Amino acid sequence: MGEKRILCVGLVCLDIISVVERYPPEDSDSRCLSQRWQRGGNASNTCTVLALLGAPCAFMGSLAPGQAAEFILSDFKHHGVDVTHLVWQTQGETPCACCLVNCANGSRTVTLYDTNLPDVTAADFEHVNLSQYKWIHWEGRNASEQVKMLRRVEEHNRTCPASERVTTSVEVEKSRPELYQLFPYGDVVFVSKDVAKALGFFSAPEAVKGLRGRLKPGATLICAWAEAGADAMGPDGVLVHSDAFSPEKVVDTLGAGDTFNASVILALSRGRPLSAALAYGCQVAGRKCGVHGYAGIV
Ligand SMILES: Nc1ncnc2c1ncn2[C@@H]1O[C@H](COP(=O)(O)OP(=O)(O)O)[C@@H](O)[C@H]1O
Ligand SMILES: *[C@@H]1O[C@H](CO)[C@@H](O)[C@H](O)[C@H]1NC(C)=O
Ligand SMILES: *[C@@H]1O[C@H](CO)[C@@H](O)[C@H](O)[C@H]1NC(C)=O
Ligand SMILES: *[C@@H]1O[C@H](CO)[C@@H](O)[C@H](O)[C@H]1NC(C)=O
Ligand SMILES: *[C@@H]1O[C@H](CO)[C@@H](O)[C@H](O)[C@H]1NC(C)=O
Ligand SMILES: *[C@@H]1O[C@H](CO)[C@@H](O)[C@H](O)[C@H]1NC(C)=O
Ligand SMILES: CC(=O)N[C@H]1CO[C@H](CO)[C@@H](O)[C@@H]1O
Repeated sequence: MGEKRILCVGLVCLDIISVVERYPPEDSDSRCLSQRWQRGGNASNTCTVLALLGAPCAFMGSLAPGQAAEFILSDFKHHGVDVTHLVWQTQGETPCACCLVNCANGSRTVTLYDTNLPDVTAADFEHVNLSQYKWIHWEGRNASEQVKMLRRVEEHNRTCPASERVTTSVEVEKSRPELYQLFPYGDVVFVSKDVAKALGFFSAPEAVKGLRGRLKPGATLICAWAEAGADAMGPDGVLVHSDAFSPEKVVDTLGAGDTFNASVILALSRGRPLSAALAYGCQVAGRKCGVHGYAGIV
């Protein structure tokens, strides 16, 4: 029997990316070095990376019919990401992000048009056969709905045989207090530098120590901090750190966080210890910062 799949729930959007030599002044008219369309969105990027690393995975999120959705769908298929749980909405548009990647230092400036496209709901999630997944990851968005989905997994874990239990992770990336209700649910919680700062912490180790009390007992908290690498604390309460792995030249940090998360999830789902998973995440994310897009990460 093959390896069970990992499911990622969250946003997919179209990223229209211009790579520039330097960041342009406002109201200027300049040429860029290259331009590409890329399937984007955090949960969708996490799937891309999982697939490239050889992990069977599936995506769950909303799309609205149209050209952007066609592009996205064919790219999911090209990467071998299962799209059974895509939800086609009848109102709203597929979101689109315009991204400027400055290849002088890899900075990425993103403006996302997060449309009126409804998010997937707990009712949609009822259709997911949990026994087919070993891990489900949520990008924090419509938290109240997502809490219902997480509760369903808890209930499933309580009633199913051990071999069918599902591990959960959540990503709290935006400093919107509504998202903080997700902290006590995931087995693994990813918190961003932005959220850590908004909650009054100035480094990853401080954030990990300070926020751990918000998690359920036995859960793991992980915080990445760009060039400073990442820190984490598991059920044993030991603080774990990995430095960042800098590529020779940083050219594109768009999706570095997603790459980190996907690599950590994969390593943990295969039973690696937290310290090894963290180091692996930083290695793959570092490699990603040195290449454009994702194709060169493996
Ligand atoms: N400039 C960089 N050089 C090397 N590694 C980096 C760099 N920026 C990010 N990373 C790696 O990517 C991980 C995630 O970084 P982060 O800044 O949190 O990403 P994002 O802003 O995309 O969420 C970090 O833990 C680190 O390992
Ligand atoms: C890249 O350089 C710009 C200034 O040109 C700076 O504002 C930005 O923070 C830098 N980004 C990174 C990722 O180093
Ligand atoms: C769910 O998946 C399992 C494992 O593949 C399968 O045995 C079971 O019949 C499925 N359940 C439903 C309701 O489809
Ligand atoms: C979250 O989902 C509920 C139920 O579908 C919906 O009523 C609400 O508008 C959604 N909230 C956001 C912020 O999308
Ligand atoms: C589900 O089961 C796994 C495996 O036993 C356990 O580690 C995890 O904490 C459970 N997760 C939830 C959300 O109940
Ligand atoms: C991934 O996890 C890191 C570290 O916990 C966090 O900073 C980031 O926001 C998460 N998600 C993305 C898309 O970067
Ligand atoms: C579409 C979306 O929400 N993208 C976010 C994914 O995560 C990065 C940080 O890693 C954010 O900056 C993006 O806005």
